Amino acid sequence: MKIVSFRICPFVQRVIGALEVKQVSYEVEYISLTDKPDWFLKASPHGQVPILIEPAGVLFESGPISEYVDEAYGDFRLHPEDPFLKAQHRAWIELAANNYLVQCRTQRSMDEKSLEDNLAILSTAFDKIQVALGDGPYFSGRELSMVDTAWFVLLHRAYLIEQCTAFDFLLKFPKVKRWQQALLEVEALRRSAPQRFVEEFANFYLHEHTYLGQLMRVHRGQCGVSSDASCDADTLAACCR
Ligand SMILES: N[C@@H](CCC(=O)N[C@@H](CS)C(=O)NCC(=O)O)C(=O)O
Repeated sequence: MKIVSFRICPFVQRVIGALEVKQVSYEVEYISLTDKPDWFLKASPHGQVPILIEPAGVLFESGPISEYVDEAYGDFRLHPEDPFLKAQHRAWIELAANNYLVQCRTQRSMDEKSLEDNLAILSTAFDKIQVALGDGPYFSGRELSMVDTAWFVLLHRAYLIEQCTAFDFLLKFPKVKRWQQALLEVEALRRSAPQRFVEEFANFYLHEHTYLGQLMRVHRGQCGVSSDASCDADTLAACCR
């Protein structure tokens, strides 16, 4: 099985998270979204990543791809068997996926006002899921589900922002914060982000023109890391933890 990917795409990350948790082996091919290859344009109906390529053909849309991975592979299911519970899980998953681009916009905000406006929209999702969270550690208790793999994308990126800038999207959501911490402990979920993800993420969202990029520079000044140091794993360990 092959996933066609763009390195910092949240929709790809949700699919890779499901593959990793299910311990399915897969290949990844990265493409440029500004110069899409012809074979990709033929294969992907919307011209978007992710697509999944199997001998049987091509699947598109990260939601159906994740469900296929869950049903077709592995000896356990991320989705509950019970139809009512499964429908509930799908609804919470949709809330996460509907907010991936909201979070991207929040992270790319150019000034404090637009950060606050975008974060207010994103926060309504955190507010809703917080009410649905039980005693944890994961969404439905001790077993990971697809709600966890879908929400991990938002929570992992909020974690990176907090580490780099000291700005916490989850400040007002203590239960979501606990869930974030529990999911960050799951190695399979951490593998949903490719190598050098932090640097690429920071280059895109924390450059000098974004408000969060400016916060990162202030934060680094406070902890003695040069403002042009790259936001890599070592810098995070030295500065931001
Ligand atoms: N609804 C799609 C959204 C996928 C999506 O927006 N992918 C972005 C990258 S994160 C993309 O391929 N953008 C290129 C384009 O739209 O031309 C899914 O869930 O898979």
